[in-house]
Amino acid sequence: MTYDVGADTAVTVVMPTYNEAANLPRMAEAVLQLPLTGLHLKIVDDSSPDGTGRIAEELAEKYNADGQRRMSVLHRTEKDGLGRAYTAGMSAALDEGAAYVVQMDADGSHPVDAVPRMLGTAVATGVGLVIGSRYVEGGSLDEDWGVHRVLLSRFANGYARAVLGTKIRDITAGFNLWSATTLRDVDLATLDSAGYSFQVELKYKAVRAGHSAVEIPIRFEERTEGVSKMTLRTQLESAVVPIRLRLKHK
Ligand SMILES: Nc1nc2c(ncn2[C@@H]2O[C@H](COP(=O)(O)OP(=O)(O)O)[C@@H](O)[C@H]2O)c(=O)[nH]1
Ligand SMILES: [Mg+2]
Repeated sequence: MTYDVGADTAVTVVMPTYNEAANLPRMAEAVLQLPLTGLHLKIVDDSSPDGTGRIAEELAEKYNADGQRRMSVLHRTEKDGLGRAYTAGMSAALDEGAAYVVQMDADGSHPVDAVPRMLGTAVATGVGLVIGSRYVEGGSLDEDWGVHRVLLSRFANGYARAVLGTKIRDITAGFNLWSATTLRDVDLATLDSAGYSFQVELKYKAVRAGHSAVEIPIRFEERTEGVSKMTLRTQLESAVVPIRLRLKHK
């Protein structure tokens, strides 16, 4: 099935990777077989020691073999944080003419088949941000996500929402679709977050700039391969950033 509305629209999925060799091939396949002809997959790899960058190049060669540019790889020289990887990848996507940019993890946690639904929602409603939300009616978290991670996620989310006074239910969500206009308004180059707090900062600034967000329910699956890259440092940054944003924009 192809979607009439927006099927040819230039949509770039930006996927940051650090040691995701075991996940990337099936993720690339799942994304690139979506029924969206204008879809492009951009991997942002921070010189993963497990060879993810090389695997990404091989996959790009395979998927671009028919002369279409369906997949590209941005190589960065060191592990520099999720936020900085996204800033680089999303800026490149805008420069290359994307009308919409999707953020998605490489570990299979985000349901790839929700992308057409997110695009359809953006096209139909005109909103600049569609969030794949775990915390709206119908959304859910994998029962295999340990109690520790569930509590941490709920806390981080409730904390950021309370400090910033936002109505967005899943402000820490990492699965989002953005219109190019919204991203240009926010000006990615001015973001402070190096790590995971990028998710909160970008959404907050977009809403402050006058854009609206819609949340659609998704199910978040625990990764089955590889390990989480969340660290104490990224958690501390996530505690500080909402307060800093609040003070700055009082
Ligand atoms: N390029 C890059 N990707 C990262 C970095 N940190 C995390 N990632 C990627 O970001 C996504 C989410 O990270 P993950 O470890 O699954 O976080 P979790 O789901 O919160 O445990 C995955 O695709 C990671 O490979 C980083 O510093 N640089
Ligand atoms: Mg993950």
